[in-house]
Amino acid sequence: MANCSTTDIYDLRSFLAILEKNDELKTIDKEVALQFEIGSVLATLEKKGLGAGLFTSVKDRDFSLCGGILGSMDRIALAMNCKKGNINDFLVKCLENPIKPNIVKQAVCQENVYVGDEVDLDKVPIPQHAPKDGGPFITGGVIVSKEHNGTKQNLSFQRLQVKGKNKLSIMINEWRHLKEFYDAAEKTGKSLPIAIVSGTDPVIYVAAGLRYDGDETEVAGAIRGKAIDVVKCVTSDIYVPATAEFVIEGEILPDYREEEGPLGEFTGHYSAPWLSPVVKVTAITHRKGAIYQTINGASYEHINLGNVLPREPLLKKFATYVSSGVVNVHIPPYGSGFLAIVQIKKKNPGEPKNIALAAMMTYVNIKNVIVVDEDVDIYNPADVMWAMSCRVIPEKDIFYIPNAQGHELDPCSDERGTQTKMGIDATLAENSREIERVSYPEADLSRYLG
Ligand SMILES: Cc1cc2nc3c(=O)[nH]c(=O)nc-3n(C[C@H](O)[C@H](O)[C@H](O)COP(=O)(O)O)c2cc1C
Ligand SMILES: [Mn+2]
Repeated sequence: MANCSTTDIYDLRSFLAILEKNDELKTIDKEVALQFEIGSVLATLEKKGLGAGLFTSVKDRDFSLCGGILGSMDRIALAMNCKKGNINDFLVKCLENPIKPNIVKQAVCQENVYVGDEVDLDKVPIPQHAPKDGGPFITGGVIVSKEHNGTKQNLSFQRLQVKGKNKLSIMINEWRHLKEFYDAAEKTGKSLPIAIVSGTDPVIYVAAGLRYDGDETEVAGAIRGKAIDVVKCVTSDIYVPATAEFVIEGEILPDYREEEGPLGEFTGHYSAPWLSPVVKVTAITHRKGAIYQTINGASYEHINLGNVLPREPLLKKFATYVSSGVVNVHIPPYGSGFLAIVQIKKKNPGEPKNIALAAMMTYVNIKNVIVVDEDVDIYNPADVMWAMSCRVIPEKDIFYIPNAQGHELDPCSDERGTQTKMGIDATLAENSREIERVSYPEADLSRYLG
């Protein structure tokens, strides 16, 4: 695994130290409010590219809070100790070479334990992020679950709204392993135990966003190059990362739904209120001086973890399977995960359409696909827009697939995710009157400007 090896990261704190050393972390000691202020500071740090935020003084709470930890590809590369350009290939290798977690008997995540009546979510620093969010939401919590009547564990992200001292609602979308587990439990009238983990070795967060047919903790181990230590929960037999800052244990109740939302989402829109299952919290455990980790809902961090990292390796694989002319692929965060761009060295005129179809098969979220020539910089939106403007003949180059499966939070789809997909061949037509792109040689200005 070229350029990637084990590192000194083993929990959130050791990663915060590395972010600090790389000037990727801003520590804010001024007192901040959970309601809207933290969300706004994190969004501004992201917009200005200033790094992650660590808030040491949170109004009305005894804990620190951090956010935007994996908000840029630079920080994700640091977390994986991997060069930015190698992330996709490295992740493919990790998915193929998982490392099983290591069970420990004692763990720092259980230094403080609250069960039964002692459980109080109002003590945990859970922010209300965007100005029109319906309440405080756990957005940066990794959900650890176990299949009903089985042993297979799973990691995923699900948003949870705080509904009371020991009550949360949980949005479980289509195509999720947690949905399979919960549906199976609910069919037999049983609740499904889960644990919500906040603040861990960042590879747990990277792995939780991946699609893997098994326990994503094994993929986290592969990224880290060693087994992740896990410990049994206090009120269930779920195993959670031992160095987690906070663990909220609970069970998703069967046969009951409650309205939750709205929440500023990865689509860049507020999602309308939604009927979701409810979690009864059975325990809260945390480290001494625990640091809560959050993710702004409508943020590039959300899109990078949920859409870019997990899908780009698959996109490359599917597109390349269809054409050896594929040069590179990109799922830009500004497309909310609904846009894929494929760069090709075209041999045949029909090829871009087949490649666009392959891209759509990568994952349900991919809705719009733009195929460009080799001379277009897929990381530069202006260059892609140039190809769209100067190389697309709409009636020939654009095709639609109506009534396909997309994501149900996409404002263009219905509540089950039914939508129209669009493929755009933005490569230059073979018989175009103009064939060569202008490229000026770069001048050495020091020779001209004193
Ligand atoms: C920050 C973040 C928030 C997310 N919120 C939700 C959510 O509320 N509900 C949901 O079903 N998926 C959500 N997702 C997407 C899933 O967590 C993600 O697709 C994950 O890989 C699913 O795991 P699975 O393949 O094991 O089912 C979110 C992803 C991220 C990164
Ligand atoms: Mn899974």
